[in-house]
Amino acid sequence: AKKPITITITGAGGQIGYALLFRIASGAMLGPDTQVRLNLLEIPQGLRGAEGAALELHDSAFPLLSHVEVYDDPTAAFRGTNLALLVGARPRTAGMERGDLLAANAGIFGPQGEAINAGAADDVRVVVVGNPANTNALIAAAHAPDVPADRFTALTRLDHNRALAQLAPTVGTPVSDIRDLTIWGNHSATQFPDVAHATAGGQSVAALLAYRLGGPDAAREWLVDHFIPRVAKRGAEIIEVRGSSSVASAASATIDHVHDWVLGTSNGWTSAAVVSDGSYGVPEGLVSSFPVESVDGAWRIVQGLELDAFARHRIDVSVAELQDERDAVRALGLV
Ligand code: NAX
Repeated sequence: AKKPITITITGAGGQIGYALLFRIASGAMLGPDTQVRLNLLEIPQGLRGAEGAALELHDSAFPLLSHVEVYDDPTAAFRGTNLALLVGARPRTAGMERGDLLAANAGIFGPQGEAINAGAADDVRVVVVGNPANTNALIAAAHAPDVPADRFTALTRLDHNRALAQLAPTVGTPVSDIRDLTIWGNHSATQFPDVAHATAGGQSVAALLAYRLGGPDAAREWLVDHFIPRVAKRGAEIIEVRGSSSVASAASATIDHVHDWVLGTSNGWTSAAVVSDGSYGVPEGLVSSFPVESVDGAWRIVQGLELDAFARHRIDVSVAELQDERDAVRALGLV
């Protein structure tokens, strides 16, 4: 049998943690042949939640689950870890300025980056879910100088999945027929969901939208006035309807992200926030969402896509926001 994969989940006693743990243990993330060991990291006030989840994991008798341990010490929780799912973060509370939020999260993601640097397995891969996810990933990476930068990612797969789900009924195809959609930029309201290169059942999505909506102008109007804001503000819509932020869909997107990263993409590219190598004019070092394929266990940014003036502008706006966040954490001396 293969050696079990060790997975550290932070914020494991929280909402997303609860939705994520059981899917990991069931094999949905790494496939039906991979045993998993779960290290659940919490802060003291979240420990009972994580301990309760651990009891229920035991009670589920998952054949693939070889071990569960609960920690409140990052150094111990990340020792030997192959996969670090950084879910726990400090949420913005009333009256909190952006600088306060970034500083509070740097106090979490800095030490976690250091713990990963010190003790994680050589092949460690990191996914940041906790917001502000892109900049939290940047902070963690900055504190882990011995870990290759391409092992640090932030989750934009939920945005990608939301975009697929909005697009499918409008073009009249199942989601599984849609390929090559991209989320660019920050996991925030400035993100740019881009369908310019997308196809559905082999046909151009732009052409299908024009056909179904009554011409290219109507298609463009739908994209700009409906699709892009609906995807970008979907998180707020979920809060409005459920009275709490996305949980199961966020966990599911995390499963998809890791699954594709480890096992490879098929059916075109997907979206993930990765450390920029300067592709598409995104300044090197920023953690920005790109069209990505996973080849041999590593994300590769899809190269050579043409961007029209509209796309260029939307990407620039979101990247400017990422630069502002980086400048703010630099000014605070956090990276
Ligand atoms: P919860 O508040 O239910 O859970 C967060 C847990 O993290 C809590 O149990 C808390 O005790 C723990 N925690 C806090 N600091 C910690 C630390 N230093 N070490 C370990 N654990 C720590 O929030 P939940 O709904 O699970 O959301 C978690 C994060 O995901 C939030 O930051 C949220 O904004 C973010 N999201 C990101 C999404 C994305 O697409 N990237 C979408 C969903 C979600 O909004």
